[in-house]
Order: sequence, then C-alpha cells, then structure tokens
Amino acid sequence: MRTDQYQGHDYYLMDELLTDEHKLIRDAAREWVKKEVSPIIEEAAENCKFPQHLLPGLASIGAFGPYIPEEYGGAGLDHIAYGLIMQELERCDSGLRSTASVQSSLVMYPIWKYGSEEQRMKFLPKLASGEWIGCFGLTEPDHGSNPGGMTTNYKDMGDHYLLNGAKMWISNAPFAQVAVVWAKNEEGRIHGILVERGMEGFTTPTMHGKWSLRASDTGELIFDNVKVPKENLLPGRSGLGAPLSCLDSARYGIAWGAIGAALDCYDVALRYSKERMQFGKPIGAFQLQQKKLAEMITEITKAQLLTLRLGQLRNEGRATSSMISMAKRNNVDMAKTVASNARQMLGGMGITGEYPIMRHMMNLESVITYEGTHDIHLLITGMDVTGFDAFK
Ligand code: TGC
Ligand code: FAD
Repeated sequence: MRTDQYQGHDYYLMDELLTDEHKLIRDAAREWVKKEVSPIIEEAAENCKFPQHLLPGLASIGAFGPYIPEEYGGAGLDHIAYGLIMQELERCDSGLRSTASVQSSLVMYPIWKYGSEEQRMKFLPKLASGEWIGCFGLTEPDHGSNPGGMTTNYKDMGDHYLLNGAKMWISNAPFAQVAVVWAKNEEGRIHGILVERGMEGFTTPTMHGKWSLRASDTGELIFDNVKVPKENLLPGRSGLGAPLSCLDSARYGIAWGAIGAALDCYDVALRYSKERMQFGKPIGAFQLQQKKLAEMITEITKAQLLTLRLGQLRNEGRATSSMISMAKRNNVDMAKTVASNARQMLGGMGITGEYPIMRHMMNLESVITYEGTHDIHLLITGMDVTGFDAFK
C-alpha cells in the first residue's frame, strides 16, 4: 500500500460543532492509525489475520470502552467521542473497527450495564487495557436475523450451570479470553453468561474462507457440557432486549465507522482524479468523474449530519433503537455506493491492493450484513413508522 495521505473532509464545517476534546481524540486516533496500522493492514487482510500486536495501541487511543466510566478502566468519554474513534478506525479497515466495537459495545457494555460489581471489577479494567479480549455470541448456525429462536441453553446443576450449544460468525472468538454468550435457561428465558477460555468443553474454531473482513478473526463458539460457575451469569437483565440493547451501541458505532470507510474511498479517488491523466487532462476535469465525486461528498456530508445529530441524542439518552437502525442502514449503504464509484474511478488500479478501495468494498459486504442486515433495519424503520410488526 502507498503512504497513507488521508486528510479529513468536512464540507459543512462540522468540526465547529465538536468540542476541543472531540477533535483531540479524533486526531490522536487518526495519527495512530496512520503510523501503526496503515503500513500493515493490507498484509493483514491478505493473510486473513487480525494483527494482535495492535491491541495495546488500540487501548492507548481509548478504543476499548471509551464511554465506560474511568473507575472501571474506561475513558469516561461521551458517545460522540466513541463515534469519532470508530470513524477513524474504519477509515483504515472495517475489521479494525470491528475488533474495537465488539470489545466496547458488545463485551464491556453488557458487563458494565448488566454485570455484578464483582464482574465489573474482574473484567472491565483488563478489557479496557487490551490485556483481555472479549467476544459476543448471539448468532447461531440456524438463528441469525432471528436470534430469539436460539437453542443454546443452560441447566441449573445446583452449584454451577451446564451450558450446551453453538454460536457462529463470532468476531474475535479465536483469541478472546472471555465470551459474552446469550443462552436460554430451562424456562426458555434468555440470559447473558460469561464463558472463559480454558473452561472444559469450550472451544473456538476459526472460520476460514472469508473474502470480506479478512483483517478480523471470526470463529465459532462450541459449548459441550461446559460447567460455568454461577457467579458468571449477568444478573442485571434477561430477555432478548438485553443483547439487543448492546447491539444499539454497536450499531451506533458502525454508523460512524461506515462514514470513515466512505471518507477514505472519496479521499483516494479525489487525489487520483487530480493526478491521473487521460486524453491530455486529469480525469477529474471530465464531467462524468466530477459527478461521481460531487455525489460522494454530498452523501458523505448528509451522513455526517445525520450521525452527529444521532450522537447528540445518544448523549442525552434520547436516541431510539429505530433512529440507530436508520443511521446504520443508511451509512453502510452510502459507504458501499461511494466505494463502488471510487473503485471505478481508479480504473484497473482500483482492483489492486495498492489502494484500499477494493478492501473497503469487500469489508462493507460484512458490515451491511452483521449487526442486523440492510433489510432487517428497513423493517425496523417500517415497524416504527407504521406500528405493524413485519417479523411476527
Ligand atoms: P421483539 O419481539 O421485537 O423484541 C424482543 C424484546 O427486545 C426488545 N427490543 C429491544 N431492546 C433494546 N434494543 C433494541 N434494539 C430492541 N429491539 C427490540 C423488545 O422491546 C422486546 O422486549 P420485551 O421486554 O417486550 O421482551 O424481537 P423479535 O424476535 O421480533 O426480533 C426483532 C428483530 C428482528 C428486530 C431483532 O431480532 C434483530 O435486531 N435481529 C437482527 C439480529 C442481529 O442484529 N444480530 C447481530 C448479532 S451480533 C453481530 O452481528 C456482531 S458483528 C460485530 C462486529 O464485528 O462489528
Ligand atoms: P439470515 O438471517 O439467514 O438472513 C439471510 C437473508 O434473509 C438476509 O438477506 C436477511 O435480510 C433476509 N431475511 C431474514 N429474515 C427476514 C425477514 N423477516 N424479512 C425479510 N428478509 C429477511 N454475530 C454475533 O453474534 N457476534 C459476532 O461477533 C458476529 N460477527 C460477525 C462477523 C462477520 C464477518 C459476519 C459476516 C457476521 C457476524 N455475526 C456475528 C453474525 C451476523 O450478525 C449475522 O450474519 C446476521 O445477523 C445475519 O444472519 P444470517 O447470516 O444468519 O442471515
């Protein structure tokens, strides 16, 4: 990959709406990414391996639990700061953002929100420092969009729980020390349970053959009569609403992250359009190429406005799940379109690893599928505006 020459794009002067702290955090994340990740990300994607040596650096820029209170090792920041960090990470690679958003929103968040004080003190500081990595097991081989149908279950054996079942498509699973697993009890009620590496009967095979999100490790979680200590059950909330509330936080981060991927594609295409000469002119001087660039920056700017407003509402506790669904769906779709047009603008060079666009395009195929597919989020909006539940 070439030197990372990325510069932010702020067509509607949105920086004026950010605090100095927001800008400081974003710029620190950007610099760290440029120095530590951009030079190696293409190789990581080619090798289909998350570069684990980046974990302490991710912790140092506050990417693990930015909004978790400092007493538990988090950075105690607001949700806009969280979003900006996710944007800078996904500007480089969606898999990098995935690792951080799973750790923050899907592992630290449920332990903080629904865990006991002992669980918080045991897990959160180590997760914040990157010493431990976590994963989130909701999806099963036969239950993806419909997690409420899950069959993973546990039985009360008196002094412990006995866990059986399997989860699939789990980010970070192959190297996580702890898994937040959603399973049904004997009454069929969903609870969160913390399963730790080393527990007998618990294995995490890597999933191979991905053409997308290759710089993120994905695996299965297999539970074969795993004895889980009773103190590992999350006591604070049960029912499907518990995991779905964690998804709200992660989907919110993805809405910001997708803007990062789009910004990178736009940035590369804009620079290329000024350098690449055809018919005696830079290709950026042709109206058809200008149309692509003008539409890209228009859509990016609309997404930036939508998402910053969502961040303000989330800071005030007023962002609804359906608002978050709208932003996740819109922004990922927008990023996919930007990436596709940017790739065309680079001609043949657009399909090579010398530029990041093809990698972003492939990554976004996962991003539009996980955390609720494009169509599931449309149905959530449809349900919100009509009052009719298309899932039932
Ligand atoms: P439904 O009957 O509508 O709801 C069940 C209960 O949940 C409540 N609820 C929510 N609570 C908090 N936040 C939300 N977003 C919520 N949505 C619903 C609801 O009020 C109800 O509560 P209660 O008290 O009445 O029981 O549930 P349903 O079975 O009809 O399903 C609804 C649907 C389809 C929207 C939901 O299942 C869904 O969102 N499906 C998509 C599944 C999904 O997103 N999976 C993601 C897995 S994790 C992942 O992909 C990580 S990728 C990470 C990375 O690498 O970045
Ligand atoms: P399905 O649910 O089988 O959907 C197939 C198609 O049917 C989709 O187009 C869908 O939109 C459509 N469909 C389904 N239901 C309806 C309906 N009612 N109406 C209309 N259309 C419908 N999960 C985790 O728990 N933890 C993770 O860390 C995690 N990481 C992931 C990482 C990657 C790289 C990927 C690809 C997935 C990950 N997932 C994770 C799983 C992800 O959340 C699921 O893939 C996703 O929820 C969709 O489920 P599915 O793949 O089973 O598709």
